[in-house]
Amino acid sequence: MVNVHLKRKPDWFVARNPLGKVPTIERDNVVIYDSPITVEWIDAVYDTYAPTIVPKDPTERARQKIVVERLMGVSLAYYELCIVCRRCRVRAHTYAL
Ligand SMILES: N[C@@H](CCC(=O)N[C@@H](CS)C(=O)NCC(=O)O)C(=O)O
Repeated sequence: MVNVHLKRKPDWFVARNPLGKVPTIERDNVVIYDSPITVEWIDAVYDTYAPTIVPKDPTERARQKIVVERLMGVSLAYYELCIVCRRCRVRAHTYAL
């Protein structure tokens, strides 16, 4: 695992993921990114391990996608808030709550 500073993205990282976002996974020279795609890929590649990240049951899978879709905006907004607050040296949860 390699941590990437998202404000100083190294060239090798952007070369692998032109969007320059995490999570990004590389395994056997295959690069995968974008969280929903990544979790499905992990489930498929490591299919001998249980339980899966994405539920096999269609209804549970749909419910999980609804939750992820609804929370995606919140988590990205919180992430942006953390960056702004770090610049201003303020604790993010002061504003998030
Ligand atoms: N749609 C992407 C969003 C990923 C994303 O926005 N990641 C943020 C961190 S939470 C990121 O890498 N931001 C860096 C940037 O936008 O430059 C996913 O689901 O993986």
